[in-house]
Amino acid sequence: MTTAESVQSLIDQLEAEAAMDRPTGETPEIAIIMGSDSDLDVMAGSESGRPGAYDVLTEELGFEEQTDYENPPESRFTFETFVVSAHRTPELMYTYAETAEDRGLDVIIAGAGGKSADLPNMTASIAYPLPVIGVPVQEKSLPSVIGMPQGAPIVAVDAGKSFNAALSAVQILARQHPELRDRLVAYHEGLKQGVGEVSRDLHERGTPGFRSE
Ligand code: RP5
Repeated sequence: MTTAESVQSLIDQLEAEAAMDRPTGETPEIAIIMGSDSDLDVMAGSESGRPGAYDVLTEELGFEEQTDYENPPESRFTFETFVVSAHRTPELMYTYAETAEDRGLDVIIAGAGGKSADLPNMTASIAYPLPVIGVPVQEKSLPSVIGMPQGAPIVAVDAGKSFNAALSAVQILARQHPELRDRLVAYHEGLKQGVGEVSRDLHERGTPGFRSE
């Protein structure tokens, strides 16, 4: 398959999925898209470093990644992941955003790096009224992700914080799905408990003892 054919086959697949009108339980609620696979460690989370959107969705909130639309995962709540480059594959970006709502998505997490990080804001414009949460993959990407004109909304997280973007996406979904609200609350309770345990440990062991662990 040539490069042009491989992009076109993705476009054809997205358009075919949009026309299928699948039941909502069989389609992903969340999309994670990024400008390049070099963004994957930031967007999904790095195996050796900071966790990201993939990690919090799968490990904390019970989501599964959907890779085959004919055979959706068992979990009620799923997400899909794609590389969509605003500059190198503008046609794919357009089709991706334009078909998103018809393909059953409820919220898109979009990340890009570099100074001209246009994928999040262009996706937000095309997919409107679907909410898009922008992730600047690098510090220098921040102005181009958040700098939308009045009337063209995007919400965004700080540079590299795809983890928080996923939590925000689930907060949006939780208004309709009480079980997701419960999972978000349980996650937060775990955070609180962790701080409490560390605080007690530091206090009772003293600084040198705590550091020696
Ligand atoms: C951006 O350019 C991508 O989001 C990525 O962060 C950056 C570099 O892309 P590659 O050259 O690594 O593919 O569009």
